[in-house]
Amino acid sequence: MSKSPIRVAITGAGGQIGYSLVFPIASGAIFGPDQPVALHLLELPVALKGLEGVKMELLDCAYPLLSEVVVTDSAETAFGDVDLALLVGSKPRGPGMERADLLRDNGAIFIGQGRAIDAHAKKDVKVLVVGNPCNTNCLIARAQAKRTNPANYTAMTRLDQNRAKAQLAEKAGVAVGAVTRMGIWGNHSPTMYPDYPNAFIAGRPAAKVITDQDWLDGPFMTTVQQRGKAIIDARGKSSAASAAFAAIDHAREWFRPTPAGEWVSMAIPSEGNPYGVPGGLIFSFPCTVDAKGHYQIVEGIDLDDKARARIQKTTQELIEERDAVAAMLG
Ligand code: NAX
Repeated sequence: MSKSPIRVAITGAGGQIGYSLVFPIASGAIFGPDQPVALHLLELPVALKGLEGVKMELLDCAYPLLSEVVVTDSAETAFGDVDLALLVGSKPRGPGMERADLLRDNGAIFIGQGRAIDAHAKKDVKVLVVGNPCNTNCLIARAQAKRTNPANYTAMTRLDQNRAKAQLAEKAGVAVGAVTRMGIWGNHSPTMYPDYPNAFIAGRPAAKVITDQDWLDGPFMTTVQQRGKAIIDARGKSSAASAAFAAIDHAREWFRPTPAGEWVSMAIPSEGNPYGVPGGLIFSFPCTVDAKGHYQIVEGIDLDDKARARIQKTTQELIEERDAVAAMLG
């Protein structure tokens, strides 16, 4: 094989999202059928034995594109020379744990991993934080970026976009591919704003196709905002495969141009955005990606008072999260 591999680090690779993530990536789901990949899998020492088992399975799949699998508990090794870092591992919220404790405990992880990325990854590494609270964990990792590009630190709201598209498609009785421009604004949390007024179904505004306004403002919004909890209630475990495929969607579509007329939701640094969201947050906006793999926020999106109030609410939550970890932002 002549091309050199693209190196992808995955943290928490021994967890349930990790298990759904590594196999499609090894088979070419992000970089296509001609591009070799090397996987750098990071876990806590306690989970390394299980991760060695995942490595055995990866090898047993005999993927032609998989050039190397590194299994390690060293962040320095895991992030060494990587082009893409998927930060999935984080500390889950335990019983009786306050949100502020969760933010602080995870902050310590993301300071360490942010430093290791900045010291050891490729200079133009692209970073996607999946581990929750993902927007603020990303903010903390990005605060360590001195050598790497701070614009390349992003968090995942793609699962929310995918969930919103699926709900609209089901209600309209169309294939999910007919739903476009489904932007998510703000935090990956129940305060997010799924921007249905600007979405299209089969080329027409969603609200002209789905005329049940009460459903759009009620069950649609709450289903998308609280889907994670509904899946835990049904499955007894949090979403894993859908989260892994959303991470793949986010990464794949960050390396190639967005098709005309489509948007991708990405939580990105808020500096200089045209919508009045304060800087210094990792905030989800509708974006497009150009041929060089750079994202831009979509400009000129029409937001009425109701939309602005919703965006204000999720902004406020992100400001509070940021304030809770201010000491970790350097
Ligand atoms: P699991 O608990 O199955 O796996 C997490 C793995 O991370 C574990 O194997 C653990 O050993 C490892 N880990 C913990 N700290 C680590 C560290 N410092 N370095 C390396 N590895 C570490 O959780 P899973 O279901 O895979 O979920 C992972 C994260 O994704 C959670 O924070 C979860 O809340 C978050 N999610 C984010 C979503 C999003 O849309 N942004 C949706 C899905 C998911 O809820």
